Amino acid sequence: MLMEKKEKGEKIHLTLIDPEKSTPKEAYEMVEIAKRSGTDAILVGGSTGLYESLTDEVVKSVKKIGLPVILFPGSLGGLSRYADAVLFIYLMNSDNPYYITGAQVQAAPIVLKLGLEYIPTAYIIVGYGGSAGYIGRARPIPYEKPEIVGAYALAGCMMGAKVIYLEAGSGAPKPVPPSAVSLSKSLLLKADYDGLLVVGGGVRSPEDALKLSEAGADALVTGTIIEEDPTSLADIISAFKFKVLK
Ligand code: 1GP
Repeated sequence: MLMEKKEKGEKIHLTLIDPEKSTPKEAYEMVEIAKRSGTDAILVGGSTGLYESLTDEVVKSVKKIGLPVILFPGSLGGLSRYADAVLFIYLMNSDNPYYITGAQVQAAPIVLKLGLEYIPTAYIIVGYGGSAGYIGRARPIPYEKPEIVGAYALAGCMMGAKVIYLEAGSGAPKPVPPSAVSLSKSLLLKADYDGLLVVGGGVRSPEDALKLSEAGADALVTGTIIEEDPTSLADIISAFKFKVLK
């Protein structure tokens, strides 16, 4: 579904729901708003506090809204048979091999057993990093080093990722710099990358969203905004999709 949108030249917005922070009912209500605001799919995941039955309950609840639900697991507890797919993440700039191949070896047989579609995802943490960076023992790439972000993105492409996810961390004080996104995009185009360039973390305004879109992000992930200021989500999504701002 997401690739079809990209092939049609459409931008994609994903709403992140963290089962540790929201009950199934709260998650349902947030996803209803997100759908009305123009989001295309739901990511369910988080860095701490997840176990399978908790993830199951939130996935089952938000699935009722009718959007694709994709897992964004920070641990094995973030897997659920009720989702449509899973971002099969390797945290490229972790200093601990557990987050690059260790958790993946534990997860792979489970993903197969649960019958989940898996999407190889190169996860690259920039700047602040938040809980994902801390828990994943990332060595975050400095904001002012777009060339390093670009090199990681290109390596992700060459290692077979179908999603390259540039992450500033949930609640980051500022998003991934647009210069890092545009450099990554130009390198990926040269390498004939046919997957998605996804950006997330710290996006709070239509202006942030527009800059990342212009820089070449195929998809934007937001999480905090739906928890803290749901009325502003529609404008952020419209800006990212180049629709006229109100
Ligand atoms: C986290 O990038 C996402 O993986 C969302 O970040 O909560 O800052 O929107 P925010």
